[in-house]
Amino acid sequence: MKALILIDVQNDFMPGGALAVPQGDEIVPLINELQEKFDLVVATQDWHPQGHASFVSSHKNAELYEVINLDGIKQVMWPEHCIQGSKGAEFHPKLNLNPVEAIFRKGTDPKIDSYSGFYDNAHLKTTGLAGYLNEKGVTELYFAGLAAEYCVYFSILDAVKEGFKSCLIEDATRALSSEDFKKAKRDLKDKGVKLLSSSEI
Ligand code: VGL
Ligand code: ZN
Repeated sequence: MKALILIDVQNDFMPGGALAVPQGDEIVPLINELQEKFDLVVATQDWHPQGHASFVSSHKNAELYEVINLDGIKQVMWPEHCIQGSKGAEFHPKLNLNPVEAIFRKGTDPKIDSYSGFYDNAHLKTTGLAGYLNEKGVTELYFAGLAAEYCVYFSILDAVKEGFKSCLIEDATRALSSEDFKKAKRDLKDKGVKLLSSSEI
């Protein structure tokens, strides 16, 4: 069983959004075409309460994009984004949600961030995604979405740890920084993740 995992295809990560990923919107038509090639499609949704600990506005002396120590883990100071119930937290209006069987929300705990669709950044709480996929009999995961070197990358790391055969669809993701994405891709390859193009699916 093969599943397509759509990471955070939300307005705030699109050009013009609060945490815009350059050319993030270009992946939407491609994702819509890809969906029918899979047995199962699930999506994650970054879904923060107001005042979330990952927001620079929640800290007195922090600067935007600075890395702080938050309860013992590194935390980038992000602009406010994907606030529960906001337009920015909604999926891109052109994303076809009909084939999406389940949506896993993350980043809902005000005190801790969650890049991965599987666990929070301290790996303490599960979203239930791994259990869901296992119950569905899924063995192979194909990842697409935003942002490549954050939520896509950390989701794939957890997928590998959970024992899923994992692939990244390179043309169905976009990065905040191409340098950081290069590093992330090298690490994924080292961990046995297959990087492929949508034309190979
Ligand atoms: C993301 C930063 C903060 C992502 C989410 O979806 O990659 N990045 N929250
Ligand atoms: Zn976030």
